[in-house]
Amino acid sequence: MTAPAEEDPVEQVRALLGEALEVYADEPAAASRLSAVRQRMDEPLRIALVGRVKAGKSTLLDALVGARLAPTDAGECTRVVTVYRYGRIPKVVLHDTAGTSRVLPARRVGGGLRLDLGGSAPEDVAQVVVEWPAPELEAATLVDSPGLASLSTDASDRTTSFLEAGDGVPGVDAVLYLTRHLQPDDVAALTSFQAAAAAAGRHTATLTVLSRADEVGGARLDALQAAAAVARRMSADPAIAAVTSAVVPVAGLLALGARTLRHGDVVALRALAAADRTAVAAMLLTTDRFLRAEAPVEVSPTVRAGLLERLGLFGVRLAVALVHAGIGDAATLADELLRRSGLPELQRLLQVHFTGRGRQLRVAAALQVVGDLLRTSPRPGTEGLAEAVERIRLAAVDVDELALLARLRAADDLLPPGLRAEAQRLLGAEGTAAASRLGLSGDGSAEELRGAAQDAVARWRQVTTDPALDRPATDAADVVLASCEALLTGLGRAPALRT
Ligand SMILES: Nc1nc2c(ncn2[C@@H]2O[C@H](COP(=O)(O)OP(=O)(O)O)[C@@H](O)[C@H]2O)c(=O)[nH]1
Ligand SMILES: [Mg+2]
Repeated sequence: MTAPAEEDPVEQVRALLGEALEVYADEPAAASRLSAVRQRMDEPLRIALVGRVKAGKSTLLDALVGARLAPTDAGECTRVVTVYRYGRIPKVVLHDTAGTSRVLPARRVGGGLRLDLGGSAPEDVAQVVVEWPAPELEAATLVDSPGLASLSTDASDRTTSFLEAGDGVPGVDAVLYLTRHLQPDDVAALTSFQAAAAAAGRHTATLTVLSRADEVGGARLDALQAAAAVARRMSADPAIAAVTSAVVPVAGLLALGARTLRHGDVVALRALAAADRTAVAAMLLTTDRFLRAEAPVEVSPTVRAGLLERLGLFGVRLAVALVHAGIGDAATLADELLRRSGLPELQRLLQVHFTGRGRQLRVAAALQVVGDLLRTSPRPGTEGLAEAVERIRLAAVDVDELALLARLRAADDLLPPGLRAEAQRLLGAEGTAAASRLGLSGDGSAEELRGAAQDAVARWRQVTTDPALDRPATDAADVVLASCEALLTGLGRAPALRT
């Protein structure tokens, strides 16, 4: 269902921003903020990858894009903020801290990019912007960040600068926080992200990735199950649930290797699987053994080194085990490695929490910026603008949904335990499609969906007037009820209700 143009909040916000730009045309800082927000209305969401040095950020970014673009490990490039966005033709632009920019050569190597700073010192670089023709980047622009050296002091500064539009450069809408083991200072960093976002008036969502998941539990073949169990335990911890939408384990290197698996890799893996099993198992115990020149296999040390670099020791072990189990053809092997890496689940969550809410996040951010300006820099004759902000906010139910979802995460006593999970689901925490909100499988009939939506409206109408609940709880219930009603309207009235 698409609303007619005059009711579409995105169109209304565009018109609002146009008017605000006229009013604040003589105030450069305000005008540049407004035009940055207006530009963002037409751009994909921006998701930043944040975490310690070597948490696996650049590798995961490459896995998400499906190409080796971000430089990994040491090197000057890993010390600058790099923005990867969609462009039909590869292009690299370096913006320096003095405010000038220059185009750098986009050197392609093996389907990827070799990035260097073209002689600039990392400390003089504000950011590098890479355009690349990967369809994945059409849904979201990805921002690779240097590692946080000190989580406690760096995190809030960095995030504030990420979240805020500085120099007309837009900030980010969402944070993907990577960590290998969640420690107390990670929780502190996540808390400071949340505080920075709240201070900027944003509902910036954070997903936590338990990265390099294959290394959990000593890289045994069941490492990923072990990592999944750890992630489940973390997600269930209220202190962690309060600061992040979900915790998901991902083996980024494995995902990248699977997405870029070459014919040569498959040939080498089959040769390893065909050799003496005990001998190969012994080789696969450590990287040193695997790379030794003398080995009882028909795979040269150079080819083995390539496999190790592209899949990691765990990936090679897993792939050989899969070939033993009968998965020999390249496409099936790549699919199975990818599935086990955890990347598809992360992509699903990104869709549910971020990209599927792109419109909502943009409208909320724009209303916030205009509302802030009207408050901090009031002008005569802006009553109309203030009214428009309120009108759009009221009509765009989903803006309140985001705010309430954030509050429900932060305070586990806002609604009674029996209502909380359903409220979150109805607000779209598991996906904004009608079936996901109503907790029905995707193949429910229109009739079933309508029935379930009607039940939800009736149930939540009762909650809003429940005398046993306090004011914050009934306010929250109002928002849930509005979502249920919007849902029902979207599904069309049931025939029985038509007069
Ligand atoms: N075993 C394993 N190693 C990984 C994984 N992801 C990254 N690495 C390695 O960890 C090192 C640091 O990765 P990088 O992506 O540069 O981390 P960043 O500093 O956070 O950007 C590199 O040597 C990667 O190959 C993973 O999922 N599993
Ligand atoms: Mg990096």
